[in-house]
Amino acid sequence: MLDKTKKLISLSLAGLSTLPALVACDGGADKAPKKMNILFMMCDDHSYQTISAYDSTFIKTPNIDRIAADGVRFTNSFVANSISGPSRACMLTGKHSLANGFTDNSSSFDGAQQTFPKLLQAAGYETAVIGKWHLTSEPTGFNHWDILIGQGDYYNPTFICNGEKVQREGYATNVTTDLALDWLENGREADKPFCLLLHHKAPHRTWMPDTCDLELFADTEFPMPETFYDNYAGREAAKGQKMSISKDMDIVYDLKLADKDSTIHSRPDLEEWGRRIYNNMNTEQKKAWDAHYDVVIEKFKKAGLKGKELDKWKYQQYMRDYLRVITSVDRNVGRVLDYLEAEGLLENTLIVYTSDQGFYMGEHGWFDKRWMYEESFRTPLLMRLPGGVSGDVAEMVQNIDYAPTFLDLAGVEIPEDIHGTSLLPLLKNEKWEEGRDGIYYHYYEYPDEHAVKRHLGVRTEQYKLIHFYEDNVWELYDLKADKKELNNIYGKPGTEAVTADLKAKLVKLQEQYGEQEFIAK
Ligand code: SGN
Ligand code: CA
Repeated sequence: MLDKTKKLISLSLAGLSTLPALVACDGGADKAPKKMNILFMMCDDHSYQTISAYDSTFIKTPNIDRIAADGVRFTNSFVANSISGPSRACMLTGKHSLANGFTDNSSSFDGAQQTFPKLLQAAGYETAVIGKWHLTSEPTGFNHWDILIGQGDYYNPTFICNGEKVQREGYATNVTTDLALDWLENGREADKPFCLLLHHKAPHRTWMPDTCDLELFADTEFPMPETFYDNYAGREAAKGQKMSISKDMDIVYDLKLADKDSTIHSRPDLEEWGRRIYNNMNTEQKKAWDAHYDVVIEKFKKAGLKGKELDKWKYQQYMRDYLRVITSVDRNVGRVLDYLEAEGLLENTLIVYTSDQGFYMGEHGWFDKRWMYEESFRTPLLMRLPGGVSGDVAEMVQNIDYAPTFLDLAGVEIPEDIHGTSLLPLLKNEKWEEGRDGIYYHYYEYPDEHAVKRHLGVRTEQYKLIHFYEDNVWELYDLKADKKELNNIYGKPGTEAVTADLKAKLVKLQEQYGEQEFIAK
């Protein structure tokens, strides 16, 4: 789903331009920071389909695009385990899930282990994490932490600030940004380089927009993906999932039809949550909310939709709310970039924008993530390095690469046990010596909420091999011929050689990452 107007440029080709501003990392008499700062911005569940630097079908994100315009757009960026806590643990440690011990969202992160914030702190960095954390245990390796509890709430969220609970009035994305700007301005030691993890809860389910964005997209009809009515032929695992917009997305909870006279009913537990979320808002917020959704509710009641008409309505409603939430994210990214610019920090700060995984915008009929299929395996990744290049990088990179990248940038030796590889050469248009010809993936959270079976696999430039190992079911896709992954060619005549090659690659990666116990017998 890459924007067709933006041509892929491999780093080996000419065409990448260099950012003009490069401030020497060794500082000078004017007390400039000695090392490059790091601003690591991440959203939760932000699909690349809804960042206009990647795809402008649905929305324009001018501020996030500023990072891409001046920096590198990774066009083949993947996660190691497509779900929040595990993704975050992979990023902090630079290691796959089994090695870092956080395999699914019910895990608790062992904060005693090696992480990049700890190593940066030891190298003289001032470190902070603000926003979503989702690793259960208290953050370690941070001079300052101000985190949401669990998923956090969109309205008037409670944070834990360095161990103390604080409830803050307002909308999560604005509040989180305010906290980050306040730390940059007043909280940190200004003569030290900083590493700030600014991690939003948005646009996670239930996609609650800020009150000022409620009317956006109200009249827009979004094109439904071609695969919305996928029948999952040849893909047994996909038949059992519970992430269908049509069947599993709840009209009261997810789509905000909590009517005042309680005549609309949905799944009882979710309906109750839907009403509870509404009740968490203050009077002013409710007033703005009602002015929008009461009208939607009345229209819905009159329309009496069923079947495909109801599916269509759900899809539109989902997309509108999701994109409203993205609008707020983009505006807040703009606030941060403006601040950096005004403070002269754009010249000595690596800016990263990513998501904890990709997300389905109705492809295969789904919301949520978890699968090794492209929409959730991929994640957006933009990096702007002062003095680095701008343009597209097509090499396959993974979220285990962020930790070694940050360490490399800070001049810290990358520990041997880290699985990822520094992306710094790619940001500087240098040869990526370590390279990568296969990306490993392993998802563990079954049978949680959306019923996605455990699976692991390997992806190369052209192929993807997936093993749903508890049922011993394999899938193989030729990504060149079958971009939407509808045709499982595993076991088909003519695929023997490529299957053998992929299985050998998979075993090699499992050995490399200490996952021998999962090697297929
Ligand atoms: C919550 C959501 C799920 C979502 C998980 C994981 N349900 O449980 O839909 O898949 O989080 O998301 S909700 O009713 O609580 O919204 S993750 O990105 O944080 O891992
Ligand atoms: Ca997530």
